[in-house]
Amino acid sequence: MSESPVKLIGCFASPFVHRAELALRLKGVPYELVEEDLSNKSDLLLKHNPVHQKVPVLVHGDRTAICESLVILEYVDEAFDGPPLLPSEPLARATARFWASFVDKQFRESWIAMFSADGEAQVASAREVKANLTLVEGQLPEGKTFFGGDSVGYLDIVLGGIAHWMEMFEEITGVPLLADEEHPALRRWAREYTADEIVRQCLPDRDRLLAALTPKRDTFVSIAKTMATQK
Ligand SMILES: N[C@@H](CCC(=O)N[C@@H](CS)C(=O)NCC(=O)O)C(=O)O
Repeated sequence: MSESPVKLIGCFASPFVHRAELALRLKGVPYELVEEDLSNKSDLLLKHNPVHQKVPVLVHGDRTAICESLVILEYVDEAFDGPPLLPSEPLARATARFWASFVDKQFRESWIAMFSADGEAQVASAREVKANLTLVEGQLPEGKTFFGGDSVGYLDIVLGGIAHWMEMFEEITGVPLLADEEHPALRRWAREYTADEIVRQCLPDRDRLLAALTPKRDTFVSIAKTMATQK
């Protein structure tokens, strides 16, 4: 079954799609990237992800599609040979999953709040983002380059948005978040991550990414409002 063709429904500029692509590349799995226009969602996307209608979606052979980037990471890790992404030891696996959930909930919420706010509210949420970065930084194993140890692993992939995307948000808002003085280890990690040969193969071009994210402030304001009503 792992020989069956792999299709990844994705789009440019998405840190979630980056996760799925990188997992496939680290495992050495050939895949076809099907670019989705999120302003005019295809029947393919709606058929395979009717619940959330979001990318990434992984279609492996004629099986039911897999949605949600964290679920895709686990599936790719289990379904294909190649270097393991999650740690093998149960406690380390559970800890990695805990931090992945932290990143997608608490961290993401503070990041979106920062990008959606102005003035005092923005200063307050930037403070929260930095506090969350400090918590994440504390998970870097002593003396290791990556969260996964000596090579890029599950948590590194999950944090890819911090390594490459965060800089764009700093540039758009003019609010510095990840600085050498405050988070030297995390900055070092971000540099190593974005310099990694396989990671670089699926990082969106910086200028194109900046151009794509700059007009997205309104979208973020509406995501922040939805999140606030869900609390
Ligand atoms: N929790 C999802 C988030 C995916 C997500 O938000 N994807 C965005 C692109 S970055 C999307 O498809 N948005 C379309 C929409 O919201 O309608 C995951 O981890 O895969």
